Amino acid sequence: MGQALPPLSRRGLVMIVDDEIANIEIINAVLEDEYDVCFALSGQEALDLARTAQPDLILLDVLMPGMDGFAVCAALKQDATLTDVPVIFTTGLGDSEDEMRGLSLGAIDYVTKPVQPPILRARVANHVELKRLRDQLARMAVTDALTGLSNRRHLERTLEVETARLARQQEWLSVVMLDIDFFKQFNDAYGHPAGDRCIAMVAAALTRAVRRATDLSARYGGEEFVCVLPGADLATAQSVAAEIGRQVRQLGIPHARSGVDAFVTVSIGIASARSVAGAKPQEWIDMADAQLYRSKSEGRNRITA
Ligand code: GH3
Ligand code: MG
Ligand code: MG
Ligand code: MG
Repeated sequence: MGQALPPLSRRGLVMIVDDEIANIEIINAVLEDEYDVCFALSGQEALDLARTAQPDLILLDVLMPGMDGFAVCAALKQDATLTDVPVIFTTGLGDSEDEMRGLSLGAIDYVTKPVQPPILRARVANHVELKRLRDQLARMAVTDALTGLSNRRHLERTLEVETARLARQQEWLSVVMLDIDFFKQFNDAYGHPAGDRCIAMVAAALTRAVRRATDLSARYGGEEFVCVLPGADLATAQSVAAEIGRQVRQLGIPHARSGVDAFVTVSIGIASARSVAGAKPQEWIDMADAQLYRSKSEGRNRITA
């Protein structure tokens, strides 16, 4: 859930917005060796393209027929998916009042035409790098470092969004909670680093089992995980949980002292309901945890709903 962030490895994508093709060609020639470049010839086109292309930086002309650059910048800053994209005005308007206006609208920089290629290249490089670091921080803020799953804070935010949605519309929501069986004994037998590797492998198995784009898998605590399945009824959640159990057993991680199985297993609890208006995120976790507790007390390596 939440905003998808672009992968780190690709070249930065710069969008050039100018009503004159000649200007776009000049700027494109300055940047094309280092960046992927896309362009728009009007303000409205710029907004539409920015929403689909999600550029890392926008170079924005001011004087354009129809929607001018200032209006485009204001609209970008009001769009939650675009507000973090840095905007550099590139314009023939050189007086300080225009520059003030551009910066006060949230642009990160203001460059006058004709552009000086090395200076423009340097400014773009600085801002694209800052954007990359910001994206990386944003990604880290929602990610568990050991497993790459969502972290607990992101899980709780997602559950808030999903429970608020339930209060508005008749929808199913399922929350699946799982915990590795006899994990203390696993650490004792194989060591803490092997325990960490086991947690990461179980997380990978979880990712293989929980597949819908709107599903979220999170590491809730040490060896406990929670999956949020929006729109999933109980039967769907049951089959996802069964697949989780299957994927984990398929890892075949030896656990001689498990007392249940020769391999690492998980116990699973499911909370599933339709439009429980007013149920708080923590209540959903508690409901799933109560079922997980039953799975534990009834012998582990099983699913309870
Ligand atoms: P049960 O089947 O009832 O779940 O038994 P358990 O031993 O798995 O349960 P318990 O909650 O008592 O123990 C969990 C253990 O997980 C305790 C702790 O040492 C270990 N653990 C928690 N976080 C981590 C971690 O990040 N890495 C490793 N290696 N171990 C962890
Ligand atoms: Mg123009
Ligand atoms: Mg536990
Ligand atoms: Mg455990």
